[in-house]
Amino acid sequence: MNMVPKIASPATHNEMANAIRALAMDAVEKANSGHPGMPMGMADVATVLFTRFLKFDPAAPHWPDRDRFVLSAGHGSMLLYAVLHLTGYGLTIDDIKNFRQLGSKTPGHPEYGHTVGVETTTGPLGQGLATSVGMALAERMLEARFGTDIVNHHTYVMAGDGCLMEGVSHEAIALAGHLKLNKLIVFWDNNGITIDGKIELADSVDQVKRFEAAGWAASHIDGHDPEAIAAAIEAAQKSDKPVMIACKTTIGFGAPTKAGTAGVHGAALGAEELAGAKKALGWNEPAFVIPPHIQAAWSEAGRRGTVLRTEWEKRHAALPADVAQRYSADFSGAITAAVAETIDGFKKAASESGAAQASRSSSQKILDLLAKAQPNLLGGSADLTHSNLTHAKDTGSVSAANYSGSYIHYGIREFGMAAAMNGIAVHGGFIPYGGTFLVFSDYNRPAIRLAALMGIRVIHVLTHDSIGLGEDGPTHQPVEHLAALRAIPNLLVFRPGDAIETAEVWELALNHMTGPSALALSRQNLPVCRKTHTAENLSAKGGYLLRETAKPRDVTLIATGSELTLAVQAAEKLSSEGIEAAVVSMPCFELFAAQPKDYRAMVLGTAPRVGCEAAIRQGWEIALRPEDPFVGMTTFGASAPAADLYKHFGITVDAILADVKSCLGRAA
Ligand SMILES: Cc1ncc(C[n+]2csc(CCOP(=O)(O)OP(=O)(O)O)c2C)c(N)n1
Ligand SMILES: [Mg+2]
Repeated sequence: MNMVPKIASPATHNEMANAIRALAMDAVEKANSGHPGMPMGMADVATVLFTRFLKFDPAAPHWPDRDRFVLSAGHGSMLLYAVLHLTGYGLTIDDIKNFRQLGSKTPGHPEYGHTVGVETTTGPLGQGLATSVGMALAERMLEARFGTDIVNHHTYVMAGDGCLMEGVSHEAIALAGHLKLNKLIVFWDNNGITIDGKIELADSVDQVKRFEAAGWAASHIDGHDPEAIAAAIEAAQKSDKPVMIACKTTIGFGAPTKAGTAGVHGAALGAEELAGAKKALGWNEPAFVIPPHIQAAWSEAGRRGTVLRTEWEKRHAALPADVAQRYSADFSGAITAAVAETIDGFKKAASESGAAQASRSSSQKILDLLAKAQPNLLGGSADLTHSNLTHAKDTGSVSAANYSGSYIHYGIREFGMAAAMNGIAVHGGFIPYGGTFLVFSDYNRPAIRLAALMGIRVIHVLTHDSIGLGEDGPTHQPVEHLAALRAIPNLLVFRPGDAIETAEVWELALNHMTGPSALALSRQNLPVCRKTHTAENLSAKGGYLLRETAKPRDVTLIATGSELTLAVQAAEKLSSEGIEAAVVSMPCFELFAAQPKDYRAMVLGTAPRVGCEAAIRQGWEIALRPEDPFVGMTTFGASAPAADLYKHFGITVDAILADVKSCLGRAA
């Protein structure tokens, strides 16, 4: 079904490939910036793939059963832009002329959500490949749910030497091989060149053997031989394993003096070299001009998929109504009405029972319920399932033998997991969440950043969120991680203070469609601070008055997560001494920052403020003025029981009381 009818091409393969090369050279030359070498080297592979194999329809770029194409070597963006222009995605020749200019549709590296036809943002090497694993996995899982008639597509990737040298490629290919993602096909641009020069400077890995060792099928071909490329793709489509095709190419193919050298990797060719390249390629056109017969052949390639798409639409229309409805709902990303009911029910029960529990345990109970309320939730953990408490009751594990489960054992691969989650999210059909320790957000941070940049919904469950994890010690105790995550634009960092806030932040993360969320959850038990049920999601404003004062405030205590309890206890003590202390819970700085000024001013008040969080102070200017004290961490933690550590590092009710009294000029 994936074989698409060949077109009766009025242009030769070389002419079509040279159109990509010419556009890449011209655009980089005009911008005087960019990377001509990769597009020139991989133009033959791209031409064979897009004109003979790739299932796509520029008229319906979001058709869910299209093949996915990932340019993991994102610096070669002009290859993708050229193809999107030539096949009719609506990228105009003016867009190509505006390559790398402010506001253009053709930024330096491909950006998801910015340019139609770009399936994921690439540029940080290796991540495109790791993201594609999530796409290919999403395809297998959806196929298991909806059948081959509706879900049957490939994920094709172009990866360079850089992508394969990056460590994340190891995690990605191991996961793909283990899960037998046989519809994942990777073209390695085996050109032997990186920025510093020849690959021998820094690498001598046998990549074919490496992929084979990870459970892939892999082979070498001449990346400039269209028939060899076509034969390799045909074979790959029949594979029962993921496939890597090592394409021997010449970087900057056609450039008279620079081809095959690092000099053509990332700089304009210069007028003379460019003219020489066009001559060598037999391309006699001025800049940005594509001869009509070549454009016609590319346009025809762009129309090949229409038949397949309309046939798919017929099959989709013939689905039983309930299945069609489920498919659409899953792809729309919508949250079911049952989620709000579930959250409300959980909050009510938690406020009534008042039982202390770790926020990671609250999260587990919420997930057990959410798995039923929102069946396309897709969980996972990087081998910390029983610590992160991410495996929802009654959901099965995904394996190569059975893709119908809803839980992925990502292995000890935090970065690979986070990148795969991005791929699952951009593919569509699931809401991915995955767990590790907060301290290891250092390991997956690059993928969290990319999710934030792409504006996609992925949810990171980051447990063991402070020195409160205790005996594992400073290697496992996050100190600067909350601040580091809060520094990422468009990421919501949640640190709920009790079971009720944990339910609320899950609801917020699920409904946050335009960016990722990170949930920092405790290992240790937290008492319930909210004893009266409210239907309203109080965490939605990021910060709110948990404890108000009857008389004008003397002081405002502001805390997050496990330290909320300390603030409440301190306020009660102060009140017994006649000091009016309000308590603000601040589970999400970013949402609080987005509130109107008046609301923030009302919550924070004008009295002295004391902040408390078992982490560094950086970022707390959201709530504290320079003169307001902060009870938190300034060093790494230590190995000891949690209670001893809180005392040792001075994160205590007494420390808060002392700061309050010093602010108010009273004796401690
Ligand atoms: C994570 C990361 N590190 C470094 C870079 C900078 N960089 C861009 S391209 C490149 C060299 C890549 O070599 P290769 O993949 O072989 O590309 P080619 O020169 O063959 O086009 C480097 C180091 C990057 N984009 N991402
Ligand atoms: Mg290279």
